[in-house]
Amino acid sequence: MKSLKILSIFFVLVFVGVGQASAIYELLGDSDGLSYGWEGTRASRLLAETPGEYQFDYGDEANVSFPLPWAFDFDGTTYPAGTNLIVSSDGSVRIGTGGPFVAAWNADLSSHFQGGLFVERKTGPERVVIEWQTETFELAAMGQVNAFEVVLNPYGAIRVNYKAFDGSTTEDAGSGLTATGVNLSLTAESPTGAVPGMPQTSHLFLNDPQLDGDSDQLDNFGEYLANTNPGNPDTDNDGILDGQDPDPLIPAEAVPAVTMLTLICLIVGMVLWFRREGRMGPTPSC
Ligand SMILES: [Ca+2]
Ligand SMILES: [Ca+2]
Ligand SMILES: [Ca+2]
Ligand SMILES: [Ca+2]
Repeated sequence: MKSLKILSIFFVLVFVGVGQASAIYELLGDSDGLSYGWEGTRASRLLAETPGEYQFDYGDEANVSFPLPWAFDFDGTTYPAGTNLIVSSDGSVRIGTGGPFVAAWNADLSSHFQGGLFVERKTGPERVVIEWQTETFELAAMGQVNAFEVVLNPYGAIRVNYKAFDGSTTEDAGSGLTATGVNLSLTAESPTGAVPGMPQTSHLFLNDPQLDGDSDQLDNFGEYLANTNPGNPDTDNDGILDGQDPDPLIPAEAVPAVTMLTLICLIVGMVLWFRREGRMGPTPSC
């Protein structure tokens, strides 16, 4: 009996240990200071596709395989550049085979008549935008197109933006982020509720938002907002920490502007001083 009790404690400790070691992704939103934003794509069925730059599909049960342009770090696992994002017309994206799964609107959706599923790489800063313009399958051809998107950045941030839900029966079958050790529900109203309350809202899945892992005086949420690298204290490599850098993505001038002005004043002053000494010219002022 005693050995059974010890065994039980052992298993509890093991499972608690596993729990602590698991991912610490959190879901951030409006109350955390994340304001609504919309990236959008070119969203045209008429444009030529370029793999890894701009791809699309439309219809019912459509898919796009979009190669990641850069490595994507998710909770200690790196999905290398070229890993396919498997994007479904039913409102979801999976990162690599068996990787993190994000459902922005988990429903049977259709873009057969209008809209589509558009994926585009954007730069400055780097991100991949996955945009859906779609109706529910039941309301196909009713002209009630809903727009929402998932935006990934190279540092593991996964953002969901809802632009518009016009359908009257936009039920959600359970949306959110699922991965090993991660299960975060996204649907605002209930686990399987209606989504009309979601327009003009943004939601962010981020690893350990309060952590400043690279000791640059900017926590991971701050790094996300500044588009800086949470694993590099000086993203633009100009000698100024991300948390102190007024332009953390733009390297500072080799000689700061104030120093340059001081130098010019000094040179002008010396020239005029020599002139005065030699020819008693006017006294300089700077
Ligand atoms: Ca930091
Ligand atoms: Ca940093
Ligand atoms: Ca810097
Ligand atoms: Ca800078």
